[in-house]
Amino acid sequence: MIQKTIYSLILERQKRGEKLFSILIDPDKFESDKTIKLAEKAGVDFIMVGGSLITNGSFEDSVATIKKLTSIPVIIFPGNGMQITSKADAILLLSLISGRNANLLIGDHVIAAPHLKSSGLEIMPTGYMLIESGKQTAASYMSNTLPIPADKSDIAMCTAMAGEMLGLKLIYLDAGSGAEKCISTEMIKRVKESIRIPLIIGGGINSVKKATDACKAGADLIVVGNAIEKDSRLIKNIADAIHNL
Ligand code: 1GP
Repeated sequence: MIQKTIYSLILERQKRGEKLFSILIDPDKFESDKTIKLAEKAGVDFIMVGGSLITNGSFEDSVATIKKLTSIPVIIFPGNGMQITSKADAILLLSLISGRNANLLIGDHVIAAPHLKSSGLEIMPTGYMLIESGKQTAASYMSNTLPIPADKSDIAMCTAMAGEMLGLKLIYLDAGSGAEKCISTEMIKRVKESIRIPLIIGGGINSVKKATDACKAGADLIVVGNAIEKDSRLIKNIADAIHNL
């Protein structure tokens, strides 16, 4: 039997108007298997793993541990080119199209390409867009780029359109980890109307309402990290809410 790719699953769900939920595990903070067990029980669709910085432990070991605990697909959401391991199922190959840092648009990809090719990972080319969210985020600081202003939906819309025209397969609007304000529903709507490829929304989603609002505005997949570290009950609550929209 031919195994379906993760990307084709995302497309199928998008076609059916079903919403997807991914938790994000920061390998630096990953301590117990409790989160993974809760995710499995709640029917979480994906587990993303990544972080702007890894200060303790090994990225590869964290991914291997998570893979042993669950059959939920594990997708690398890399904070930098060092976060690549064949132990995961897929990787968001991020091009930071909201910024003008050449290394994050194409340079780091050139360096990582041979390693990615031999990794066997499913590669999902992703137009990654940082959106301003009240205070400077780790992603904006580490990438040395300016996020798109929160009230400039036109810029976000045109950037996403250009990303799709360049052949990227996903667009990810990110307010940044632990953002004070998540992406506005107005910006999500405008971007959604202008592209056909699936739209990922993340950053600062810390309630069922914020998750469902993002989905109703047009998100196909939402990503939640910080909030589930603080309150693990949100895993089930958000999963139930968005899967029943
Ligand atoms: C960050 O979009 C992700 O890159 C998730 O953000 O940790 O704020 O949920 P949170």
